[in-house]
Amino acid sequence: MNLPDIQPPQVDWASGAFADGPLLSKSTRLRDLAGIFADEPARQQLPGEQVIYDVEMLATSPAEGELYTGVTHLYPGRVGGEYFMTRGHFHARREQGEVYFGLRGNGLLLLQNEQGEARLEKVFTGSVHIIPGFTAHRLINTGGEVLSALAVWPGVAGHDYAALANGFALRVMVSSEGWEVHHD
Ligand code: PAN
Ligand code: ZN
Repeated sequence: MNLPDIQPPQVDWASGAFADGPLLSKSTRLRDLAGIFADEPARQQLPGEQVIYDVEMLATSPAEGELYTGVTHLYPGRVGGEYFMTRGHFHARREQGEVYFGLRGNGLLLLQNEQGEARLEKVFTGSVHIIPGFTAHRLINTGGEVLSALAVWPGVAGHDYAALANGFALRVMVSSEGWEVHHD
């Protein structure tokens, strides 16, 4: 008699790499991020095909009550004086929260509520981030290495990028201290 296959999906905690599929993956390139960084001319001078972040997700059910699991790999770099970051979003289903786990690298998680109040949390190996409902979120890589974070969120949450068309209330810029906050 054959033993049943009881092998679950597997992630390498050090790198955030999933062992094998089924996976969905998406690369976000500089050309996809028009208008996201403060210095748009600087963005246009960099190669549009450059990948800023990769997301890998387990191909699980999007049904009500089910959860998605994915890893974001945000590469190190700057556009003008601003660190590479994800586009950032509210969930389309605003009440749905999410948990991020820092795996490698150093960065920040920018959180902003619907009143436009923003705050930052440091992201590092072992950091745990409870993103409440009604809260937009963006990763920022302030280090010199890849910033990888595991995320778990409801399959029904969806993404609302349009609600942040005017950007977040603060930006994280390069400074002699490493980084500093600028308010638009
Ligand atoms: C993450 C993000 C991922 C990419 O999986 O979708 O980090 O960021 P953007 O979606 O803002 O481009 C998540 O928060 N899912 O809900
Ligand atoms: Zn999200």
